[in-house]
Amino acid sequence: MPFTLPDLPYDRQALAPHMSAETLEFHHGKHHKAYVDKTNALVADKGQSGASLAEVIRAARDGGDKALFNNAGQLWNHNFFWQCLAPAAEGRAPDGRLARLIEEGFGTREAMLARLKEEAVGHFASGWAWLVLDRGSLRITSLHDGDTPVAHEGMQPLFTLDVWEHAYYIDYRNARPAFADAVLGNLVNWDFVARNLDGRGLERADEAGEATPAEVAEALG
Ligand code: MN3
Repeated sequence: MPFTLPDLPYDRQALAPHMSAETLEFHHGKHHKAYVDKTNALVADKGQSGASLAEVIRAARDGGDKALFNNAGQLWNHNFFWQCLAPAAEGRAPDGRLARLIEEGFGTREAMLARLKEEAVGHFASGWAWLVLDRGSLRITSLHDGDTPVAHEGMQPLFTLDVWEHAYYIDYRNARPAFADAVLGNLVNWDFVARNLDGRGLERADEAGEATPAEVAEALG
């Protein structure tokens, strides 16, 4: 199969108590895994083996293939999301260029996180809150369902928060604000956010579509 479920960059227990091992077992092990499996099945159906994940997403967008767009977009979004988090003990404050951009855009880190929480909590139904780099400045926005920065030209992702109910229901039931507070206050991987200022965030969650010889032969008929 062309796409695989990336391992979490930490143990399942590592984000507790803000995000439990049970949440990671379901969110990564079941939900994220299901997006991998569905994307692979749809890609195989369409003979697209060999295309990268980003290429699959853009082709699905251009072709109006909603099922493939949503599943492949969710696969990419989750690949990115897990890298945005880090165990609380490893959490560091932003510094350098990131700290300067936060100051220019929002005044303080707390003000930026409050704005990100507002976007996350205010987003209607399923989707993702995003911190992006937009023409040299930080900007906060959100995207619906499986929509993804990969599908928006020039959108450079720095950080995301998953606000689908499956992200918080085990630990916080329906309390999305409490989930946002816990993650934004304790689990932000500032090193990863800062690294994405190089404009290569999209690549960090992409996957090569490595087709097997049998799949290539099948695609070529
Ligand atoms: Mn999710």
